[in-house]
Amino acid sequence: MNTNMKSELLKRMSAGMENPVSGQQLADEYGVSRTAVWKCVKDLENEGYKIGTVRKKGYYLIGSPDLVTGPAIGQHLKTSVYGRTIQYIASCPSTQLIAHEAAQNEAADGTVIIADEQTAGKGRLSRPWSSAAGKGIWMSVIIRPDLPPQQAPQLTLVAAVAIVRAIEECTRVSPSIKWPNDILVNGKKLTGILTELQADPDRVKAIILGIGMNVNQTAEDFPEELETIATSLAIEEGRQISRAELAASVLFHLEQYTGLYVEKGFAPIKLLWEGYADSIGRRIRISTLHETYEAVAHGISEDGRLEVELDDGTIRGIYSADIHIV
Ligand code: BT5
Repeated sequence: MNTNMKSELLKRMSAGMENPVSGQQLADEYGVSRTAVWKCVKDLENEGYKIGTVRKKGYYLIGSPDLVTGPAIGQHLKTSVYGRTIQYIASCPSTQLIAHEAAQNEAADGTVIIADEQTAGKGRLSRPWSSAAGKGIWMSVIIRPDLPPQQAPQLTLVAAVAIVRAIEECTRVSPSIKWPNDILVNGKKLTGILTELQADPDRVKAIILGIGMNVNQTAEDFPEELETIATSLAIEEGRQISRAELAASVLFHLEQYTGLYVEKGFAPIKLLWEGYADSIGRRIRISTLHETYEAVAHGISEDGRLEVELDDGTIRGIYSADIHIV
């Protein structure tokens, strides 16, 4: 069944009992039979949507399950490109792997691979990413900006700003950003970003932006090792959040800020990013693969490096590391 028609049906059915959607009208608009629309309604009911009918007038939505399928997200999308193709998978090892393959097979800019559950979700340096079924947004967005590969790490910072904006739009939570790829609330990790690259020597072919957001977990839902370091929006907000609405909002802000970045460069993103950063002006411990040391975080440079001042006054720019406020 046509995903766009399903999205449109969901969107229109949200207008409530007073404004039911006419099956005939939708069938005419999409050039399909009324039976096709009816099948679409039955499909949605099988997925858990509660749909009411007003005799001779049409359908309306009574209740929605918390899904991250293409139509569920599509009904909230305000983008022009991002998320216009969504591949939903109920369960997979990692959306990153599927997205890499799709990107190699010419998937369009803005294509989204999203799973309800990941069984081998991954973070940086092959660390595991816990991705329980039905609880979070586990998605990979394929983006194809016209950039040299050295600039790709900046996309992590662009994405962080976009995600914070989306969280602010959908909840009352005020998150902060921990360089380079974490979004925190009250010092606990809410979201992680994994930026991977397919590139020629001088041009980005595709950036696979992996976004893992904890949305509806309770504290008990997290594995023991994450109990003290992870949190979810539901825990912070005290209510369940619609994953589809939030995912659509992330895609909207991602499209906006990526556009701004490609057009105007990193300067406007840097300002926004620093406004949300939790470490600026603080003393931090920096761990790279080779060494661990302390310094004071000053800000980020025009090319996305974290600038720190060592105790002897030397300024250093860091490309990649884990940091902790001390
Ligand atoms: C990240 O790595 O934070 C990047 C996470 C990216 C996940 C997305 S989900 C969609 C896409 N598909 C994938 O397979 N991955 C991407 P890093 O900074 O290395 O952080 C990993 C560390 O975060 C782990 O070692 C744990 O300590 C912690 N962690 C794991 N799962 C977590 C969760 N659900 N919430 C908070 N912290 C978690």
